[in-house]
Amino acid sequence: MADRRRFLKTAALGVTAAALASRIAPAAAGANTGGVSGGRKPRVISTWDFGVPANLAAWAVLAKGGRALDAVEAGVMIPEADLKNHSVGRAGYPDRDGHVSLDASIMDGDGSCGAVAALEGIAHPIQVARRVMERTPHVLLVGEGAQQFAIEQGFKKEKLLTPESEKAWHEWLKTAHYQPSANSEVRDYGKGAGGKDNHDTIGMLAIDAQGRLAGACTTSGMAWKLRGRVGDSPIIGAGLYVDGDVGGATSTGVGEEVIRNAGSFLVVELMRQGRSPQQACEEAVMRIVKKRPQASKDLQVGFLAINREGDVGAFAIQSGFSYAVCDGGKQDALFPSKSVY
Ligand code: SD4
Repeated sequence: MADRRRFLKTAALGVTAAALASRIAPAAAGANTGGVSGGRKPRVISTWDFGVPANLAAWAVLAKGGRALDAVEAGVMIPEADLKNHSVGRAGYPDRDGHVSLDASIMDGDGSCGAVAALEGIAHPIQVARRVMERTPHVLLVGEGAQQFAIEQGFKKEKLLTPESEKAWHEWLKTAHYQPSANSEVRDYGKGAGGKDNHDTIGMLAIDAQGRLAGACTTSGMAWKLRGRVGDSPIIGAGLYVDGDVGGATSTGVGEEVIRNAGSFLVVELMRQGRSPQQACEEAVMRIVKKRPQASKDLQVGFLAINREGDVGAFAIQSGFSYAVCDGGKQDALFPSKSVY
């Protein structure tokens, strides 16, 4: 309760704490009251509706007693390969110059991690991120160097820009107006040239039967971004953070806001201090909203978290964020996240 009060107190938004509280409480549709309590192991969770099939691929690893790290890598490769998904992997929308440029990170509960940013021409950046983690002394490779490393590791260089993405890019060029809009990943899923403002990401967290935690995050970033722009997803501590003693967190939405607040690290540190995953996600979102009250009225950021007991939390600025939960009880659960607005 004290945490809840502190959380509301920080909500200096130009609305009163009471008004904000009334927004927070009923914001989620359906039966979800915020997070999933009743920890379970093994369990895998991920962002957005397309997390459901991704979770199933991760579950194939976890259900056999496999390792959380292998599960999250296998899981996020599903949306990376999905030609209907214009926010992750090969069918991702390009930057404003027409280059598909991918960001990804992976982290194990023991602190091992690897990432790639602004990687072009390689369809599964999460696999390259894992190679960075396991086969180099580094954490993050970017751009041409990341591609060179991938090719040296045996990955095939290919053209990623699909005809649909190219058409959408030509549409966007007619106005060339960069204005990310909330929840476009759901709206634009499966569309050809329809998605003008698409941005989003799969972030996945898993705890395996032995209680080991791991996470992965992969995205094509903000559609129509400046060439060379890197979002939060490949930045350890921003788009993804895992500490096997505490839990893990991942984010989706406008990456600049997440980087500014070291968002996923913040969520994990709040859990370390005793917050539940749900409380930690709420407090991290409110940190962003408090710092940027005006901008936050339009932009979307969502956090998803799991603790070492397997309890789950999620919270977003805007309504419309969803998250998928898969465990021995149900493999295709999808929940609406609670939100500020
Ligand atoms: C980013 N958060 O690049 C990532 C992916 C994204 O909405 O666009 N999410 O900012």
